[in-house]
Amino acid sequence: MTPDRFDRPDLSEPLRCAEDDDVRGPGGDDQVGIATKTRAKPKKPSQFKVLMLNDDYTPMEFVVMVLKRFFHMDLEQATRVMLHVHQRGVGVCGIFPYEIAETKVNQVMDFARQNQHPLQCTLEKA
Ligand code: TYC
Repeated sequence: MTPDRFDRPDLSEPLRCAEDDDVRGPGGDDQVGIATKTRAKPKKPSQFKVLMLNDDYTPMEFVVMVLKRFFHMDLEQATRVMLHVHQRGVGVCGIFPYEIAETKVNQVMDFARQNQHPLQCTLEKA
């Protein structure tokens, strides 16, 4: 996954704001408390868990294949997560910004449907 450009504020130049220089009166008297920052602080996007749900029909091998293909897990990780879901009913496949989480859910659901398995995947705010 490429690092998300919204994750960190740009620290390459100082954040200028009203107190710096642009609202001083002619006599040089500082005017404080005016909200005129030139660059808004970027907000971190909220994160979403992608959850896999257990069912009685989807083959274990298929779930492992899904976890490898869409969540880039190796065989050992994928097997561990699949068995967790099988035993506990639900498990986390990964945590992503909303649009990526939604894309993963759609990819898993489409792939399961194409292969006629009832596998269900959903997302939840982290
Ligand atoms: N419970 C399924 C079986 O016994 C395996 C399974 C695991 C299905 C995880 C879905 O998300 C799942 N074949």
